[in-house]
Amino acid sequence: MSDFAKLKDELKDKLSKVQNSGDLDIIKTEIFGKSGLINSEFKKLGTLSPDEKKKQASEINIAKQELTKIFNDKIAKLADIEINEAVKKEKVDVTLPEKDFRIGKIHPVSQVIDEISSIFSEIGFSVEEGPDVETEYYNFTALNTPENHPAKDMHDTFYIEENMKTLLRTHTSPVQVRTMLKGKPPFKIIAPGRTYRSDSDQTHTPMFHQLEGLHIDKNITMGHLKGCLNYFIKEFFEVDKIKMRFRPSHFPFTEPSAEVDIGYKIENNKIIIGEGDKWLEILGCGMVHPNVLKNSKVDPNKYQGFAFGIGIDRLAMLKYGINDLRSFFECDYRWLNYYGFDPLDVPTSYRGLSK
Ligand code: 2NL
Repeated sequence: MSDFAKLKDELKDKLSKVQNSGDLDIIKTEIFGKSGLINSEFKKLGTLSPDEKKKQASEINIAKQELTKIFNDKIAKLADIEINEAVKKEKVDVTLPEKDFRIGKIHPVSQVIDEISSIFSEIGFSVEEGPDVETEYYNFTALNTPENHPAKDMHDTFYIEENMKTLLRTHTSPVQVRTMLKGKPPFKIIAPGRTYRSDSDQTHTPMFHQLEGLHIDKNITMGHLKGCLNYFIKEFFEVDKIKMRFRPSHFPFTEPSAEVDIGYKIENNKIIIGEGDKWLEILGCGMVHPNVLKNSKVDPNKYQGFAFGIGIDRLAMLKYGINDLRSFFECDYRWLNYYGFDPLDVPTSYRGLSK
């Protein structure tokens, strides 16, 4: 066997035993480098006779091809092994528990929306959502609000376009209209969400939260409305009995319309809901106006129902003893840490939503 053939077999053997890309680089130089096996052999050709040269050159080229193939296979194999090792080392077990879930807090408004959704879901309401940016049609016209109604004034509503055709919704009622147009009665839904009015003082913020409810079916009466709200208020404030009164009122989208007050008293500087001789207004409601049903493609001669609207921010303040409405939207982390809720305390359909 020639010296060249011996050296080639040696390097072939070395190549097959390489375990990592660093060692492979070294052998690459030994074989294919400037002074490596192949080039040194080619350099020797100059001293040979033409016949010998031809024979030897062919032998070197065959060896070069053979070694190149083994070399390339080795690169691919090593890359495979190294990737698999990296993946094994960097593996994250996503099923392991997080070290501390208690870092973030749920905002009282989110908590109250979850609580109310849970209370209404128990009696068959489902939750619907819709866009914050609405058209004038869904926000006012479909809801039987006349062209000259004060709510439509620039001072009360945030218009997005100068032509007053798009706006920030002033209530979540458009969600209910959209839901009715999408489906067929009966409807039993609540629509919580952000709402906007051009109003800002100690008790009003330009963005606030509202929750509306709608129940449309055959033979729904004001009695059902009363029973539903009585159940809701008792569940929400976690009391067995509630003093409640309906006062006649007016909304363009309901007829008749009413505002609901609940009884309360102050004892030791704390508010007690449900008893006492003081009254607190908490929501507006009524029987859905036939024009709203018609605009929502529901036949008012076959179907009727009730609707109500509640301001969520004030409800959260009442239940959790928060005095300042504006603190809700200041994004003060210390405030949230104090008034916020544990993310693991998800309100459920069982008793004791706030405990
Ligand atoms: C309030 C008054 C109310 C409604 C909202 C409603 C929705 C549809 C049809 C009819 Cl689609 N009515 N919503 C009804 C009565 C009152 O809100 O003072 N909210 C804070």
